[in-house]
Amino acid sequence: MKIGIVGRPQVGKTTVFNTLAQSNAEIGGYTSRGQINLSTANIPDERLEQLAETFESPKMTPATIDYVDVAGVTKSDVEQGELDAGMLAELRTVDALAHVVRLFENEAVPHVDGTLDAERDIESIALEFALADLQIVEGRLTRLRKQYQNQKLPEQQSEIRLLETCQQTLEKSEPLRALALSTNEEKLIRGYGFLTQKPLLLVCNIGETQLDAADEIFKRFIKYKAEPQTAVIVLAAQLEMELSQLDETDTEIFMEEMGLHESALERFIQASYQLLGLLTFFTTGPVETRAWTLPEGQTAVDAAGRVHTDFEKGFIRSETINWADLVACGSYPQARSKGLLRAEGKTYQVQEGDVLLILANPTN
Ligand SMILES: Nc1nc2c(ncn2[C@@H]2O[C@H](COP(=O)(O)OP(=O)(O)OP(=O)(O)O)[C@@H](O)[C@H]2O)c(=O)[nH]1
Ligand SMILES: [Mg+2]
Repeated sequence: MKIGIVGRPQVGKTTVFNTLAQSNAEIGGYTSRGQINLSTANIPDERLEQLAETFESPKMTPATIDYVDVAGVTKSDVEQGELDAGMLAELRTVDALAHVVRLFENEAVPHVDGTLDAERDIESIALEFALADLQIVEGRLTRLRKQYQNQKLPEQQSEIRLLETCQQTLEKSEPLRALALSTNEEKLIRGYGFLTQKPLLLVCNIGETQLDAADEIFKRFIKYKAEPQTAVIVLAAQLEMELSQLDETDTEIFMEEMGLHESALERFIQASYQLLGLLTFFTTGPVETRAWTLPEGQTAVDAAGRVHTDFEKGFIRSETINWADLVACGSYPQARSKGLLRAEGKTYQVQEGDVLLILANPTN
């Protein structure tokens, strides 16, 4: 899973990036146009640790998440109607956008527009991304119409129709997320990587003095959750970044003192999984315990394919058990004797927290 961190200048994007990716990219100075921070971070998972401990696996492999942190979208970008090409190319490949919205006050760091107005910022980014998508749509439409005049292929015609619908939506400043597309239509335009089609996580970045108001702030932004494929979280990025740089015991003490129950990292990941409809399953044994990410609704065969393409081809069945049951039993034979290990076939829909023991024919 890859997430793009976007927003206006100086709103805390790189601070959020550092918190999530446990990295040390420079903050404060304006990130220059075209500069991109990339990082892959492990997803912390208590369940993975417990499974690895139970099986005494020498190797523990967490699922990972990729983050892309780009420069802020400025007024001149908007006026020129042109976002940086490198940034756009990078953002087109992400699975979701995390839009960092500034709520913290800091006189030393003035907002580029002079005042703090989160709703204005949300709108201006939405507009900017809609314009970027519209440019692509229009360019493609011009070329396709020409081709269609010569070749008259039915698939060209259906793509033209679909792109015209996209164009009308974007011209109304609505995101492509708002379109109810069929699987086929979705496939047809997937390759463009339209920004306004990507699921959106609004990250409300509050200051350390606003922690008590976090619930209220969340309520103020809850209206955005009603929009398609949009989620909202509130976090204090700077504080969380400082916490994430402490050692584990100190972090726990501070979090307790400040009434934070879960780290920003945990909440961000949870929200992203929910937004993208993803779940985690595990494989475990004496060699390696590993966490994997899978879209909800996918089957044991799809899961087998994530682990190894040969397992997908030669899939026989999957011995399946919930991770907590397996840890409680202590071993596969115990779990089997208690009747908790189920044999599941090709059509079994993998559930959150499943441990899969995949049985497959060798394929050559
Ligand atoms: N007081 C306070 N300051 C913050 C907070 N988050 C970020 N800042 C400050 O805001 C400034 C900008 O932070 P960055 O993380 O670099 O912001 P950015 O959005 O990446 O900035 P650009 O990439 O230049 O657009 C830094 O000086 C941070 O210390 C916060 O929660 N509270
Ligand atoms: Mg930055």
